[in-house]
Amino acid sequence: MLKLIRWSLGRVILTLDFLTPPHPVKREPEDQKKMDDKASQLSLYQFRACPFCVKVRRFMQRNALQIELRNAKDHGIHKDELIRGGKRHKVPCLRIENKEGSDEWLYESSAIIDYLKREFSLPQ
Ligand SMILES: N[C@@H](CCC(=O)N[C@@H](CS)C(=O)NCC(=O)O)C(=O)O
Repeated sequence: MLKLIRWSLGRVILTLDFLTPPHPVKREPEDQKKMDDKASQLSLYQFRACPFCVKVRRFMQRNALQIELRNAKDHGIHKDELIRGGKRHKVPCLRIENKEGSDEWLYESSAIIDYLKREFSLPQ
């Protein structure tokens, strides 16, 4: 029963998200390219119908941040990566690949959005 309620809520969230897509900011191509290069170090582990993940995805869409989405629910490999790297099967989680090869795993939707605002100099 709880599963059914959760599933139904998920559908409602996905429908609302689909019906009200955020308008992405427009940048000069070279500015967008710089953002894309920086964003290539990041990936978002998420579930499609998780409201906290929708919140982060909509923030990314509004700010035209091209961050790879990794479904940590259905695809075993991404779920395993998240549990191994982040130590918890909780989403959303932003994986930050540092140049030296070490990774940081950032949980909590608000903390992820704050990090993206800081890193990409986006309006607070
Ligand atoms: N406060 C967290 C809530 C995240 C959350 O509850 N995510 C759920 C999916 S919607 C989850 O991963 N649950 C699994 C768990 O907590 O182990 C945030 O804002 O990111």
